[in-house]
Amino acid sequence: MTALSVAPGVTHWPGWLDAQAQGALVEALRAVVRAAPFFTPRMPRTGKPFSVRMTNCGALGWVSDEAGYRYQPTHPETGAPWPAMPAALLEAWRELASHPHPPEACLINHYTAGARMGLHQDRDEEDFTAPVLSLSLGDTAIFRIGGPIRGDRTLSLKLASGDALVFGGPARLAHHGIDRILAGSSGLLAQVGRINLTLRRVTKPA
Ligand code: MD3
Ligand code: FE
Repeated sequence: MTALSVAPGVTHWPGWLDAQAQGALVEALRAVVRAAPFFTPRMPRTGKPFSVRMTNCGALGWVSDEAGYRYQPTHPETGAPWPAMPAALLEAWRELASHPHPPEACLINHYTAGARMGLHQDRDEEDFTAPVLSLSLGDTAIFRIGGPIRGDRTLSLKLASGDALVFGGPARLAHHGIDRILAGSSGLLAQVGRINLTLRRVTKPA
């Protein structure tokens, strides 16, 4: 498997999951989504809905509404604890994150045609020493990554089904976003769309 060094702290593993592993992971995620249905996050203050739907698995999940961005142990609509992370995700973290502590949160983003995610930083976590691991499933996304300052130059990368991307060290606070998805570029999911999984540490280990 070839690792591509995209920028300092950013490693891209094209096709890290083969077709069989992608299919198995989609099946495991169906069970997760039955227990924790996708919800539509809303912007802090304004309540404007995101175009991306989300859910989570693991001990903590990322949510956003009028009250702000945060991690919490329960689903914002059902109140149930998040389902456990599928073993394949813990395994991916062990193999790719080079970090001594297991992931606490897996955010599951669902993009349909027209969904996007504006340029932002991930800074709702207490521990920036751990990397973030992203796994892509389904339609290819046009991903954009810049630097720690909003106006930094950005570069664009296609993320295809099965790709893994690791952000650590100097890239942990880089701005990034999804410009669009290429609807119909993958046949993995029954419908047009893309699922992105981000595995993270949230708390500082004791
Ligand atoms: C770079 N998700 O959920 S994953 C997010 O494809 C998010 O759904 C995008 O950005 C998606 O916050 C991009 C790639 C990613 C994730 C975390 C990062 C890139 C990152 C953290 C720091 C720098
Ligand atoms: Fe992000």
